[in-house]
Amino acid sequence: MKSIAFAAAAAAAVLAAQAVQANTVLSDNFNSDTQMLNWAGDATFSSLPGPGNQSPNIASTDLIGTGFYDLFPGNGNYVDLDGSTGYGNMPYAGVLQSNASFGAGTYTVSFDLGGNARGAAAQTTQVWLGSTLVASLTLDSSAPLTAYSYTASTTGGNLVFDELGPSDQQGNILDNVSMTTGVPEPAAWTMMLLGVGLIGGALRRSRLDPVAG
Ligand SMILES: [Ca+2]
Ligand SMILES: [Ca+2]
Repeated sequence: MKSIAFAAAAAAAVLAAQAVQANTVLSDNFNSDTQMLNWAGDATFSSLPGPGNQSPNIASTDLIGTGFYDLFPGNGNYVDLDGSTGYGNMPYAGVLQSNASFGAGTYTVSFDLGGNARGAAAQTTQVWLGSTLVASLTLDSSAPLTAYSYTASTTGGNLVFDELGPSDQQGNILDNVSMTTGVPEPAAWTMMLLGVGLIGGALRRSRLDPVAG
């Protein structure tokens, strides 16, 4: 009897633990990409011309980093969200869009964002997941590269980083983007704690009952 109760409690705990596991659906640190101005993107992201860009074929972000405009040394490559098109495109100076479109659901979006680091005015980056505005961050030039993380629900769509214009060819700096599903939810945590409690109860009963087992 004891072993059955223990197995059931253990199974409940395992199921609850699986419920809180996050699945990574997007990850990019840009370190294996080729640095260039007007960078077109990689397997994960595309750097799009901003709406109103007078030259629609020119990508709107730069890929910089070690040895090439290394504004935040030690981070390999990263993205300058307002690239070198120089066309003053509006309303966005830069658009970095995931190649994948994600289904409806709740996701956690994490990334590092720093200021332009070259003395330009504060720049604003909007983060969108489909039609959901996940975050809008306005950073001073001297803002350090900082980790941000947001949980948001969407009806589905692409992950997009929009740098507000007009373009001055200096944007916030983006690195280490990742996105996960399976956000830890209070109900899941409650289930896991319940599972742990059942195991504890089973162990206590087994100690109190000298004939058990
Ligand atoms: Ca990097
Ligand atoms: Ca800018």
